[in-house]
Amino acid sequence: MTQVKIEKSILQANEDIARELRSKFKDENITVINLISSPGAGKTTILEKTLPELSSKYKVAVIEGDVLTSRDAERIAKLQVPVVQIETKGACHLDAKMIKKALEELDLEGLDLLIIENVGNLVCPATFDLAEDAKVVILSVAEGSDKPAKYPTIFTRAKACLLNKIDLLPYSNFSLEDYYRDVKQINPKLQTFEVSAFTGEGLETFVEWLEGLVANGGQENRN
Ligand SMILES: Nc1nc2c(ncn2[C@@H]2O[C@H](COP(=O)(O)OP(=O)(O)OP(=O)(O)O)[C@@H](O)[C@H]2O)c(=O)[nH]1
Ligand SMILES: [Mg+2]
Repeated sequence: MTQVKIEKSILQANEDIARELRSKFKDENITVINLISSPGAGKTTILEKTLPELSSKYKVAVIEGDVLTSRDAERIAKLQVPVVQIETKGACHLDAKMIKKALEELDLEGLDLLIIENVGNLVCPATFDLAEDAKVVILSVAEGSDKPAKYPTIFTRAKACLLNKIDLLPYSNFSLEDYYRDVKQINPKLQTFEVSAFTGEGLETFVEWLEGLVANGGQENRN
């Protein structure tokens, strides 16, 4: 009983800060996406492959979330993109308070797109609102096609889902049929993309979707 109350108050406190941030992002016309996946599904590699094009069109900044180290932020900084690393020191997800603090280190003036890479975890990040316009879930072929059915919350709440590492399809037993059956059942509106950050395949289509989101002030273009 007590545990439920604590969880509720943590989530309520998070909602309050997220509401404040959402209003700030709206006022400043900043589109925000929250990348969520298991550890190693390819979040940072996808950013490394797409940021050169995105930053040629928009003013972009990145917030990196990891339990320890600033290795991902160092990878992004090499691309000359403004980046802030949050080290959660054990927490398995980012929360709105951490984002609020990280924003103090970023120049928001004229910013078009803020990309948040969450801590590698398919469960907890799904529950914490970071004032994003879209949660984007990334699943990689090596994890298996049963993951949407086993971890449905993030697939329900995401607007887009990238199936990454499709270059590994010939070497795995990943079933595209099972995967699409499950994700479409869990969330019929989910925008799905097959990509390989390794070869670059499919990333152009994802970038186009992202451009539509920025152009529509964070709303999806469903024409
Ligand atoms: N074969 C293949 N490997 C990939 C692909 N994308 C990423 N990788 C590799 O997968 C490993 C993990 O990639 P990261 O981009 O660091 O994954 P991440 O999701 O950012 O990991 P965390 O931040 O630790 O959760 C690296 O060795 C990448 O080179 C891909 O499309 N195909
Ligand atoms: Mg990463």
